[in-house]
Amino acid sequence: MPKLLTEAQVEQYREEGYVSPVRVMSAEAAEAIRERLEAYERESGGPLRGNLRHKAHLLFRFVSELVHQERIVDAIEDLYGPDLLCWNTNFFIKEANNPAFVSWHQDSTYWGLSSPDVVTAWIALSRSDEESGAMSVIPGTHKLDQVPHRDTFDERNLLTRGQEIAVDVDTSQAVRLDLEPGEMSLHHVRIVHGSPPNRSNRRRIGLAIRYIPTSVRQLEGEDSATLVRGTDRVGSFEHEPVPVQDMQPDMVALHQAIADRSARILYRGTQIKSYDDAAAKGSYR
Ligand SMILES: O=C(O)CCC(=O)C(=O)O
Repeated sequence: MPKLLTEAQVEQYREEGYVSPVRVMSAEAAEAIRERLEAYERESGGPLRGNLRHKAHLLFRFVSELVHQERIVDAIEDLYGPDLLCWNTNFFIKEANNPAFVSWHQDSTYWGLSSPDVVTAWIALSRSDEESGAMSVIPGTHKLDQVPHRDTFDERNLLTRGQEIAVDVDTSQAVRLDLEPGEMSLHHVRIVHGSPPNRSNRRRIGLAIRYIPTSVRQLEGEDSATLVRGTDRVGSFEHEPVPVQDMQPDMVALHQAIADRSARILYRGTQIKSYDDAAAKGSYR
């Protein structure tokens, strides 16, 4: 028996590569997390950018708590079993009336992971709908192998290299995943997905949490992850410590080293050396 998802949702993930929506907390709880993010942004002088958007579970207690949240991890266990790591977290923030977008892509393209057993829990901290640039997926495309992508480095693109899929996919089959605050969608690392700009007067804030079973390895160098459930009998990733407060100095230093190392994997073969480099080239990242 699955712990959180229904049998039908587990089947949908296997056959179509996504499940949505799944409520993981109340709208009020999501609003409280958003407030913690925005309080930090107010104190630090502006929207979270560059390095701070990635591996944010090492920096912010409220992100770390989300990554370990029982309902979220139960859903991931329903898909990939009891031994689980959080490999990454990425904030996808689209400011109100802003051209930032996400091109059609497969997540697996530059991640360097040994297996497609990788799922994203995309947590809505604000309403994500047609007007505010909700994400769409093309059901069933997770059964494709890795397909070629081209790098555009379009400064409005929120992806690391502005990569876009370089083969024809039938976007008329796309399904938009509208979410209310406190709901999440789950998508497979190979599913083709993307999202248009935010045309609304509201900020659209999503946190993408990337989970893997401990059997997955990093093929492109040293890497780290946070054990969120069970036991790691494989030990392919260094285990990350958990912050006890926001922006804890030792965690800030560790985060810098880890984010720089992970950016070197994602940007391999390009001139870009860090997430901050990439943010300097694209003012929306
Ligand atoms: O936030 C979005 O609109 C896209 C997110 C995305 O591409 C992802 O989570 O893999």
